[in-house]
Amino acid sequence: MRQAGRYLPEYREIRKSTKSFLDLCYNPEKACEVTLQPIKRFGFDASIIFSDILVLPNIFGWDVRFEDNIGPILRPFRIEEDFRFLKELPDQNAQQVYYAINKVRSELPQDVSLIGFVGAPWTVASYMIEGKSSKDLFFSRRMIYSDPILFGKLIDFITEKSIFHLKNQIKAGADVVQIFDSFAGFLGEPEYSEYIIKPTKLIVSSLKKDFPNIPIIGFPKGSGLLYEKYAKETGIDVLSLDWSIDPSYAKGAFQGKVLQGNLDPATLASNKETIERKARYILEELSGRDLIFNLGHGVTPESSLENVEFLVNYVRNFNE
Ligand code: 1CP
Repeated sequence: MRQAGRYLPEYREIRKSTKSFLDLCYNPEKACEVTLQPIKRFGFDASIIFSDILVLPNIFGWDVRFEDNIGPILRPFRIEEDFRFLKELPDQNAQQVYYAINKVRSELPQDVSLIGFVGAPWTVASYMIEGKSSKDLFFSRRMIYSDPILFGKLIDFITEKSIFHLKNQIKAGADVVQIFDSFAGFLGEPEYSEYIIKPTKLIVSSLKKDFPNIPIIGFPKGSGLLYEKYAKETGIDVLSLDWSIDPSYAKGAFQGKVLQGNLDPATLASNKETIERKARYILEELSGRDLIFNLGHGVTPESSLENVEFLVNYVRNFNE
């Protein structure tokens, strides 16, 4: 999950030194430093490259910016003619991301894995269509129904570029990759199969052909009952669970998958008793499974450093 960011004073310090969030993503030295910050402070077992899911559309020509206190603002993709703004080849900023990965890999201890990532095609397409963060993804859902040909073309474009971007991240040194489908919970069947499972399966099979030993983590946030289908059909190796999935159910489901998750990030802005109780429940229920203990979504700016440290110590010292 997202582990760098504003809850870290050392992140806020570096962030001040760049004009924009994207400038930070495209500066290999600074991106590398920010990636390593949570590892140095907390000693996590894995590191995730400091970038963003909206870097991919941006390096293929799409207008993306991040406004402080607002979030991402993009050119809204609504009609066929909008394809003219998308390029077949990435701009130079792509190379900066790969340099950053290469640099992080060379500076990380051997036993700390480096995770590369993309947003899943559905989630990236919805940011492009909405043009900003949205509560209901209305324009994206409407395009599926009113112009499925255009919507399908956009999904195909993003899928192909995601494969490109992930392969390059692996070549640059990523040991593991994660596909963030933060908005998976907004679709039901049959759209879920068509626009979430199908493109994810294509990404997974393309990566497996070239890099059979690189584990792939899927995070279809909010999928509820459709988590089962996602786990069975996409081919991912690790299933990342949001906090709505009860560990007592997860322990008997998703056979053959490594599980990741799923503490509610809001607990990190509460108290130690709650963190301990909720973390213990996850660890006890999933003790018979291969588990990557993690949050059920990204760390929020409200999290306290003391609570994060408490959680890390608790999990490290947990005895089954
Ligand atoms: O300075 C800041 O406050 C910027 C905050 C921030 C950070 C730290 C953004 C803006 N992106 C990131 C980095 C980021 N984003 C990482 C890097 C790893 C790390 O931090 O350790 C990763 C993996 C992401 C992925 C990402 N970005 C997702 C998928 C995961 C998730 O959280 O659901 C999504 C949806 C985004 C979009 C995004 N990036 C940033 C914002 C404010 C948003 C919008 C969120 C929204 O729509 O509510």
